Amino acid sequence: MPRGPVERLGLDVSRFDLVVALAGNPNTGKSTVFNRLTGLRQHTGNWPGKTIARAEGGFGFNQRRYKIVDLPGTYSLRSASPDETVAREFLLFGQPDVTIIVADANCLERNLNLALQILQITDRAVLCLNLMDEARANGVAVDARRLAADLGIPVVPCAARSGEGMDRLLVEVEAVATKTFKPTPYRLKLDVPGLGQALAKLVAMLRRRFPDLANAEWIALRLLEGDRAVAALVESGELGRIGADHAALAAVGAVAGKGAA
Ligand SMILES: Nc1nc2c(ncn2[C@@H]2O[C@H](COP(=O)(O)OP(=O)(O)OP(=O)(O)O)[C@@H](O)[C@H]2O)c(=O)[nH]1
Ligand SMILES: [Mg+2]
Repeated sequence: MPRGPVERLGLDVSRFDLVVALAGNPNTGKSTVFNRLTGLRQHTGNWPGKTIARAEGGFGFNQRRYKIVDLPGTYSLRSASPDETVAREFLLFGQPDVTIIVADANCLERNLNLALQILQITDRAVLCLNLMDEARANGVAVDARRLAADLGIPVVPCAARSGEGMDRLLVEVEAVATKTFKPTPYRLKLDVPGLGQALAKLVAMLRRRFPDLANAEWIALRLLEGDRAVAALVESGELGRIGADHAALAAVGAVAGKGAA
């Protein structure tokens, strides 16, 4: 199997059909969801080249094998810290088949900030609206159906500690990962005069230099923001290598994804 971004990030996907990422703010129950889904079949280690702990594991559902990766808890994907860098690189270049966004139903507003950032990078996500037991005890009611319609992705109320909602979460994860259901996520509209043209120009330049790049719009936006980590990837040409690796992997069916989108 060719080496590619997924392996680059230290993940062996050869024995699995689909890759699931678990993302969310710190302390929202990501590891609890992870443990519920994987039981004891898990492996812990570090992200390659980093001292950030990583847990990955597997589970089976309806005859498919899923690899699940617990990403570091972060409030944003701005690459301000090593944790944020690891999370966003995995979402960008690992291109998981589905990302479970774990959110705390008790402080939804703060949690939705990260959720919207994730939905700028990927279409394939499911929101696990966790800690519903505490929300109920606190008198917090969340209209999950309305939230799903507004976000454009499935929303599953859960209480991972007791296992509530895990069955439905798996059904939605399967639907999105296998593309049976194609979410149309809400995208923030950037209403800044001239931005559209600047973006289009940058995207065209990026595509000329890196023909295999997925997420060119996202990269262009980060460049306009002055994101130094992304600028360094562009300047060094590393971005092209990552994009090309991914296209090669997608071509042999080693990873599902947008490939040379
Ligand atoms: N009441 C309640 N507690 C929960 C639920 N899910 C997780 N917890 C608790 O919340 C705490 C944090 O859970 P973790 O699974 O460690 O959260 P995490 O998102 O992995 O945290 P970080 O990895 O530090 O970002 C633990 O004490 C869990 O037992 C839930 O649905 N209900
Ligand atoms: Mg955790």
